[in-house]
Formats: sequence, structure tokens, C-alpha cells
Amino acid sequence: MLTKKMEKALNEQITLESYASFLYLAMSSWCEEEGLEGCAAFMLRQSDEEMDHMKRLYNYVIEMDGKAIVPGIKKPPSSYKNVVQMFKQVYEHEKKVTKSINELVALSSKEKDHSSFNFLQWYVEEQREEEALMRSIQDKIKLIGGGPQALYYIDKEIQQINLAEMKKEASEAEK
Ligand code: OFO
Repeated sequence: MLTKKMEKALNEQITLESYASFLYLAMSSWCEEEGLEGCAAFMLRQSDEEMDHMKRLYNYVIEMDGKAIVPGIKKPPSSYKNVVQMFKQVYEHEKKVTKSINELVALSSKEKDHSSFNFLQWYVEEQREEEALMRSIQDKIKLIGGGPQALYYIDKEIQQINLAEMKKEASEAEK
């Protein structure tokens, strides 16, 4: 059984994860338009991941006899200044999600809700990985620099990162 405060906070997280999924989907669409296929595939996979994060929370709230609220999602931006700025926005969004997860964990402790505390540890780990991934993308983009072929190399690099992430997911699914 969830406390009302916990139920409300978990539902807010459902909204945040849903928005992340739509935001990344909008970014994927923009990348397609720009001819950045590697980035588009990466953002599409990230969007799917966020939808899974949302559903994991949704199922948990229901399992705990709470009411899971399906949120209305505000329209994400449909165009971005450039791909470097777009990835900066992704990193900023992940930091926001991490902050929100940390607040949820703190609330679960305050409410003495050990079940939610345990459940949320998966998200703590996930956010650590996501932030590290997005930080490494920032570093790679910096290394590539702003030469004439920069977009081509950024796209290739993101394509490789996406393939590596897919392999990692497949091997985790086998466990
Ligand atoms: Fe679910 O917020 Fe990113 O990972």
C-alpha cells in the first residue's frame, strides 16, 4: 500500500518518463529530417527505453494497489538548433530525471516505504548509467570538434554507441 504522497510522487515520475520518451522521439524525428540516421536510431531507442521506464512505474503503482495516472504530455520541441545542442539538452534532461529519482528515494525513506525504496534502486542505477553515457557522448562530440566533416563523424560515432547499447541490452535480456 502506498501513502498518498508516495502515490502522487510516483505518478509525477510517470509523467516525467513519458515526457522523456516523447522528447527523444521528437529528437529522433528531427535527426531523420537532418539526415543523421545514426543519431535518429539512437534517439528512437532511447525513447523506447523511457517508455519502458514509465511502464515499470505504472505497473508498480498498480501492484501496490495505487491508481496509476496516464498523463497528458506537453508537446516537445520539433526542431533543434544543431545536434550538439540537442545532445546537451538530452544530458540536461537526464540530470533532471536523476534529481527527481533522488527526491523519490528520499521521500520513500521519509515515508518508511521500504518496498518503494527497493523498487527505486533500479532507477538509481539506470540514471547513473544514463548520465555516464550522455556525458561520454558530450566528450566524443568535443573531441570530434567542428571541422567540415564533423556531422558525419558525430553520426557515425553515435551509430556505434547505439549498436553497443543494443548489444548490452540483448545480453542483459538473456540473463
Ligand atoms: Fe528514464 O530517464 Fe532516462 O534513463
